[in-house]
Amino acid sequence: MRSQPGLGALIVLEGAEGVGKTTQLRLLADRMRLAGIPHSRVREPGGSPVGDDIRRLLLDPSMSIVPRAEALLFMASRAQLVDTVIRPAIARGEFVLADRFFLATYAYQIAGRGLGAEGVVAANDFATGGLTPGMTLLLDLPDGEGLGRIAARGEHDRIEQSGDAFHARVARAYRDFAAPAWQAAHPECGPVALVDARGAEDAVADRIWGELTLRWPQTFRLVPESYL
Ligand code: T5A
Repeated sequence: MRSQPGLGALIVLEGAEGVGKTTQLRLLADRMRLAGIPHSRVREPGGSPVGDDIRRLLLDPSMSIVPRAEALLFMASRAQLVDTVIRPAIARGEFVLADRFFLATYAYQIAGRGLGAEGVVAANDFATGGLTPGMTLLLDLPDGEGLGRIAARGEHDRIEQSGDAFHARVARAYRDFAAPAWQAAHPECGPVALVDARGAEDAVADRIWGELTLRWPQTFRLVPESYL
């Protein structure tokens, strides 16, 4: 798997709670390894030693965090991840696969918590230094299905415990992001493709690969069935 400077880009998997991002990131990384496409994986919040400590704070159900402090903690984790992990990997020619990026801030902190968009968007820009994803794959399930999938885990983190109305606002916001008009108004988010996350894991993985083939036809060629 040889890196080629100039080839790399940031690919983000997004969606509401439990839609299957982590599962699909693993399957996508497996397919890219078989196809010989250089890549690395990160998650938000976290992905760096500083970010992992911030993640523990953000998800700890015993912490009471006001919405602006919550937003800024996500930004701090993101700034560290962008500078120490994502930009260097892209410069080496890798595709960086991210489990969430700033679309999550738009969904959870602006739509979910009700923070003003202008300040959050400016803070995001400050945190990322203007880095734009090459593509965001937005996994979509009917309302409540994702939360149903993670219900069996038992313990819920601080954000999962934010209530049904909060999660409904988040899910609605994610659907808005798929609209061409929303994307035209938010060029900092890069292209967003809505992916139907219903059905078997491999069927969803095929849909994701299909979107990547449309975006980067030279790189994401068809992987022979025998490899899967
Ligand atoms: N957040 C994050 C913000 O508020 N603002 C921000 O800016 C950012 C970056 C992160 C939290 O932080 C918030 C969002 C989150 O609340 P997290 O633990 O990383 O916390 O949470 P999530 O990203 O939501 O991850 P989850 O693990 O909860 O959900 P996933 O990754 O979408 O789902 P996954 O793959 O773990 O799958 C969930 C379950 O479904 C099954 C899996 O086996 C698993 O049991 N599953 C399927 N079942 C049936 N069919 C399929 N096709 C399936 N695919 C997976």
